[in-house]
Amino acid sequence: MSEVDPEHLEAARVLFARQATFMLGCAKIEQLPEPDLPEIAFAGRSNVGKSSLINALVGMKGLARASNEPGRTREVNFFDLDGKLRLVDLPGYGWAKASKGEVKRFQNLGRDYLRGRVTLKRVYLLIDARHGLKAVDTEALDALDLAAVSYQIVLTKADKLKKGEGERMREATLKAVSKRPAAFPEVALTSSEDGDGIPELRAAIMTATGVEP
Ligand SMILES: Nc1nc2c(ncn2[C@@H]2O[C@H](COP(=O)(O)OP(=O)(O)O)[C@@H](O)[C@H]2O)c(=O)[nH]1
Ligand SMILES: [Mg+2]
Repeated sequence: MSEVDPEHLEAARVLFARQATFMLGCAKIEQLPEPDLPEIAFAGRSNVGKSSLINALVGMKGLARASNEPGRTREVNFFDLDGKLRLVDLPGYGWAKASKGEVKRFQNLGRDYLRGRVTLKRVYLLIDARHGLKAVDTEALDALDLAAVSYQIVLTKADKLKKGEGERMREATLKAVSKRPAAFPEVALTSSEDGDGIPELRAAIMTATGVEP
């Protein structure tokens, strides 16, 4: 990733050190909170590390429930960063154990949210750095391009890779999305386990949302 100015990194650290709280979980579109703060949303397959990434960003282990059980997050979960910014944990896709009807319901909820949310500044689409983009992810990318929602790819679990593999996956992923209209032309590489790439992602979020610390 391009070098980030140390002052910008520090400002982002200060922003994300603010008090983060769970706001609410929505199972229906009618339950969404008023769109009165800038929002960023995290999307991706079940188990890709959405909840862990939110926890890592705000430096709180237990905030977003991180679990080994795929598909436990069936709601759109809203986290408030001290009245400055909202972080939104979207329902995971690719959940094998869910019934077709259930899958549809989560997908529709996610899609309704993505389409109509005026305060949504950017979606972070998480991809497991070991596996790269899969067919099911391509569907999600298509949906985001169609909805014209600006999104950035975040590769997760970088700690599971050998040295050099992360950079290669980053380049390959960037190339794969380069022609997509709503894709941000940078791919982040992160580990919620050891914190690699987290300060840089905080800085990128600050820029994308225009939120000041
Ligand atoms: N090694 C490693 N494991 C991770 C990382 N992020 C998440 N995990 C693990 O992956 C599993 C799923 O994470 P979770 O955040 O619940 O995924 P979600 O379903 O997308 O919210 C959990 O066992 C996490 O501990 C990471 O950066 N590195
Ligand atoms: Mg989760």
